Amino acid sequence: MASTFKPTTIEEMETDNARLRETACAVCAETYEDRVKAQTPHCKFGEEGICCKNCSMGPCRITPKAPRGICGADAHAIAARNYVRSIAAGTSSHSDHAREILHVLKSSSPDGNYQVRDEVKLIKLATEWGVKTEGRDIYDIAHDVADVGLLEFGKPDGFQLFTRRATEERQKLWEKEGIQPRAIDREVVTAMHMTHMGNSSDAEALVRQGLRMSLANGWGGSMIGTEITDILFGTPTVWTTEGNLGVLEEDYVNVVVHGHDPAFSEMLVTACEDRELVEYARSKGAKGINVVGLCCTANEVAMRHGVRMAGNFLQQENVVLTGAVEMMCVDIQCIFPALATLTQCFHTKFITSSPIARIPGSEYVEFHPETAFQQAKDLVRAAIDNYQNRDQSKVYIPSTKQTATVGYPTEQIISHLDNVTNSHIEELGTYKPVIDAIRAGVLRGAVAIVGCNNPRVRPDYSHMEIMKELIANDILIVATGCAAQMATKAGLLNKESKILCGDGLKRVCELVDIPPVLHMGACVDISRMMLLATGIAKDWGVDITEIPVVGCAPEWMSEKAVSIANYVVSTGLDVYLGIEPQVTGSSQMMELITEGTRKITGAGYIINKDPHELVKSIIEGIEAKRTALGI
Ligand code: XCC
Ligand code: SF4
Repeated sequence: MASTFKPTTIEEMETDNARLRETACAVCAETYEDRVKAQTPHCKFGEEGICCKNCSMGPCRITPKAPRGICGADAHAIAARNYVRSIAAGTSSHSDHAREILHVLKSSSPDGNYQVRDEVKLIKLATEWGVKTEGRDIYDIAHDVADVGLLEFGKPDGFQLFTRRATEERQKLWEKEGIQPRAIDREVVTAMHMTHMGNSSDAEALVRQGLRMSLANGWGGSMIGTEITDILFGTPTVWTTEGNLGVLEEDYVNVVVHGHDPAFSEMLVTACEDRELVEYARSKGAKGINVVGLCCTANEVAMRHGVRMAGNFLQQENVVLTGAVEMMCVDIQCIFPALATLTQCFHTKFITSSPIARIPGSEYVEFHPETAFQQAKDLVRAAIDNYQNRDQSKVYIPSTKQTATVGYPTEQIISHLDNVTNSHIEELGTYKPVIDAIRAGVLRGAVAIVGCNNPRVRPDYSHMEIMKELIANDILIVATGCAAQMATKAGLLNKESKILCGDGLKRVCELVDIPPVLHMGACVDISRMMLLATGIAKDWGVDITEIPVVGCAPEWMSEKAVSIANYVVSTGLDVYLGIEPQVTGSSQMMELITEGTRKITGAGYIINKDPHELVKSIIEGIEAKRTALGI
């Protein structure tokens, strides 16, 4: 049968967006577009990173007439300090999320709300961390593993345990350069200390601390978050699901989960499947309960339950604007405070659940592991009760959606590769087939596309252009976060999208039975990408900087993204950015982040706001790595 697949264009997405703006106008609601206008032009000092308010002699702003702050700090010192502080915030966010999950693991029990779903992974990790496993109860092991994980945050000596997973070359390099990450909290505190008034003004020293601290995220907090989440909720497997606003349903009770921490959303998803509650929804005139995800929470539940994804970061207001959402439940990170006022224009209940993300105007239901499932059921019941309050005159759900195959952690990638190499026993469990395809040139390389969307550029457009161009050039994409959701919306996670690929990648997709963009999860799961690149490098027998694999964040916006970009660079992979970091007011900082880090880690940023130029340089970068490898 001929494929009926058609990718969704940016224009189609923008048409849906425009139609929902009409709803916003009709209910007198403001959206981020209105606020972008009100904030334009942005403060130039902030934009360039040369405003300092680290002490009350300031704020000091650097101009040609006033090249130093009152204490004497220059543009380079100020921009570097601001930059390092954003890495500190990003590292803290991912890592504190991981710490929460560790506490959930610590509370797990056979008859409690949270259980161990992946015992094999738990045992593997216990063994890696030196926790005794023989003859022990699985929950005793789990609690000990949680304790070791929690110690990674504050241990007085030693380095992050997961750094031992890196290639030998990387570990040596980190040690030689003095950027081996110590306890996670220690690295953040050191960064905050260094940037306090009267401490470091040497931009290079600050950038080095940024690299070190970011490693405590990528090879610490984030990796812990991923591992423990897999242990608790299961290592993701391949699911076919759908994405974009069309996943909201007219005649169902729509519950949206949004944020990052799966401990909350897992319970809500389970509650939405509860037979009694589904019956209750039917008794209220709905056909059932439709739970959908937003942002990284969507990625988490899509990969573990096939839950459909309503969209990425800048789509959060659109979801409410459909008028068809009974309840929006959020946990942590990337939640617009604007949702509080926006939901008030509709019948939508806006539930916050974490002491980390308190938002005025929301209903706050603090979530506790001991009572989690009951709380989730109570919330879903309240959502059902709210169904009758939906105002049909305000409802408009765009029909746009795409089929998506999601759930490719490294374990799945390996098992897919094993399926195609079963004749070569020695290749089982390795990345050899990928390496062979890259060597042969069937695949030119791979790009990890990650990060947010951002109104500083045409939202989603940069992602779309870059992804299409890369797959057309036989470059495989692995994606996480809102980038993965953009790929979902565009249809690039549909296996049929192989028609957009070059001949080589198309063949690989057919042979391995994968879409050209592999969904690897949420943003904490960029740790999976680090392990993927490490695995390829190890099987290749080279260091990670040498393989034709790079990172790209075309539309990043958050401080988490700055931390990520730094640990990717520290891991030895170039990072292509479509948004400039806020350090442009310092020539020294611009040099440090693009070239300076190359002398330390072998990688750096390449920055270009034009997606077509950026993708051109990605392809050149990949080809240059190939040439250097002699392939
Ligand atoms: Fe947030 Fe993770 Fe960015 Fe999306 S990609 S806007 S950080 S949800 Ni992480
Ligand atoms: Fe100004 Fe220095 Fe204080 Fe910053 S730390 S506000 S540059 S005096």
